[in-house]
Amino acid sequence: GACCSYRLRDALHPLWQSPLTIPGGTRQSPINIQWRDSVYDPFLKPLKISYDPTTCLHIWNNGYSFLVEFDDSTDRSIIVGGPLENQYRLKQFHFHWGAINDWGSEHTVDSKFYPAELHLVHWNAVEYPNFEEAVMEGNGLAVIGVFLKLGARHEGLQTLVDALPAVRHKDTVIEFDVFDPSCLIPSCPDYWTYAGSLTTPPLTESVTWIIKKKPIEVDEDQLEAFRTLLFTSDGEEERRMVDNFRPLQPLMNRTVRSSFH
Ligand code: SG5
Ligand code: ZN
Repeated sequence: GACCSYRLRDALHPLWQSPLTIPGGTRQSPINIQWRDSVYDPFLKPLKISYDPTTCLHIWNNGYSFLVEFDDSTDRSIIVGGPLENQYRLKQFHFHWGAINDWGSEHTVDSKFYPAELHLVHWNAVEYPNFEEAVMEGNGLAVIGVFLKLGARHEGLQTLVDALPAVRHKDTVIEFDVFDPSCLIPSCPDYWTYAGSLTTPPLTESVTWIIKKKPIEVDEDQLEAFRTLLFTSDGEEERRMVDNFRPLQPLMNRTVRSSFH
């Protein structure tokens, strides 16, 4: 199944030379969000997103996903509100997806997988001097998660999809200097939030997760374009970049809060 092939591949993947589980970890991600067990919190504020499209820098195949990276040297692309006490700067976004449409997301809702999941990674530039230090702190990062489901072609995503052939191999980068990722975030304000971790090494327990309730729609061709990317560098035996998600982790002593009834 998906889980086993993932574990086999992890064993080979350089990002995963550290263990799959963190000994003593109590707030690991991803998790299954059990809708009925989430607790409505009337004090949760709406999340405010303010991105400057010109802070976009490039697209990079890092051998695990493709990352769209942003200039985070100023407060030009930020989020504020929601469960957050500070404003957080956008650093990068990336996706996780499956070999087929039956799985691919990292989080699940009532044990249901989506075919892909978008992560917009932000760091707390009010309290920490740089991303690397924020990664080590409990309130260092805020990641917005957006589920992708099969449906209509997504015009905003298509700009990215068109650029993917240029970063097919690991360690390739292309300039991508204007993009507003807010086009990938559903306008419905509803979200779940919980305290968790990065889902790739170093797996640090530094992330406030904000998972949007409503998915965005993408079409089959767009998901297939993700699946043409490669884990491997030019010259290596080709391995398709698919199933780049971490297995579900135990909820342990955590509550998932919702911004909606
Ligand atoms: C961290 O976590 C990693 C990303 C990784 C996400 O942001 O960054 C670092 O550890 C740098 C200090 O890795 C890189 O950017 C490669 C250098 O993103 C990926 O590997 C792409 C999947 C993972 O974030 S997540 O928890 O939202 N999935
Ligand atoms: Zn991710």
